[in-house]
Amino acid sequence: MRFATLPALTRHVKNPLIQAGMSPYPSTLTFNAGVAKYQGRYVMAFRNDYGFTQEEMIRFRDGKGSYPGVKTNLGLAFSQNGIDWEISPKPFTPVFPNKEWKRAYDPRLTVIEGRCHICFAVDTPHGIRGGIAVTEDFEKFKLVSMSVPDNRNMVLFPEKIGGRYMRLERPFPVYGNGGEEKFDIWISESPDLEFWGNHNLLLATEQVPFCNGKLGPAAPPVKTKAGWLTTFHAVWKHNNRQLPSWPGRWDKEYIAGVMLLDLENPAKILGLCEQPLFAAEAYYELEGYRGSVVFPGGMILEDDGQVKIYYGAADTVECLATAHTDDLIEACLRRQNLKLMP
Ligand code: BMA
Repeated sequence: MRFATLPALTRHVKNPLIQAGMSPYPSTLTFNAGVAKYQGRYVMAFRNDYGFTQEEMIRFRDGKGSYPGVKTNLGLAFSQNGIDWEISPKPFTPVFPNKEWKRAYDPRLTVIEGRCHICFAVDTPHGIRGGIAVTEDFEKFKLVSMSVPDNRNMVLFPEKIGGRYMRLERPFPVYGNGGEEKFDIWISESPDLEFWGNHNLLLATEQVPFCNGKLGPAAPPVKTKAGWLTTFHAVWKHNNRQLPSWPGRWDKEYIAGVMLLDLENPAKILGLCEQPLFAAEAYYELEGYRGSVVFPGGMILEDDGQVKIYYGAADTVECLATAHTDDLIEACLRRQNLKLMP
């Protein structure tokens, strides 16, 4: 099975924008970034995996060496045009309140009321948690909220809706699903960004034709006249076919999708594009630490109605694609045959 890319989407000629070797600190994989326009420039927080080499991982895969281990921190980069980036001298960590926190990764950025909010996943020995922190200078971070495990891929809407902050999230109910990795996208709300409630199922795996595994929110939603435009990732498990991967044993293709949510009630899907927004096609998406992975984490709406979509490719590099919101909205609303949830 091969998945096509929506004709409205263009991969940037300068891809990959960020890759190992560009940062002044140890770095092997630079990917899954969150991006925002903040204080007159673009800011990117990316996941930085280090402490091993490609060769060491391949030797491990081929049974010729031991597992080298993976360390993770977050890198920061700034840009005037969203294309050419300057990486900050030091990596950063949002806030690590106690020893349970092993690492924070897959950041998403949303500017709310003039302050930059960062959502991230945290690995702990007792489960994976979703965190929210806030910063104004990318040096000092204040922890705002932590979810119970297992939850990740949290993204915040950029403004209050009906008097409440809103977020998309992806809990992983393994026991409830009989051990199957069929994880859905949920939506919840908060009076203060700290306490979250009124959780509702937003998009279930069986509603997405190009998903036979799990789903997750991708970049934070952007506001258009037609609704909240938002991306998500969907997993297609190839089961009997191995995909290229440095450490090996990899059969999950990560595909990007797009949907449109109601402006006043984002728990309501107005339209979902039935075909992928894009799937791995370029060499930097097909081959890498985990091949056939595209993982959007940032979407910036420009004045001309274009969006810049930032995505991790093959869990190895950070890339950019562009599209016009009119085309994406049209694709979401075309041929609606969305399976209704009970
Ligand atoms: C998910 C997360 C992402 C990663 C993806 C593909 O479960 O760990 O960080 O990009 O798998 O490996």
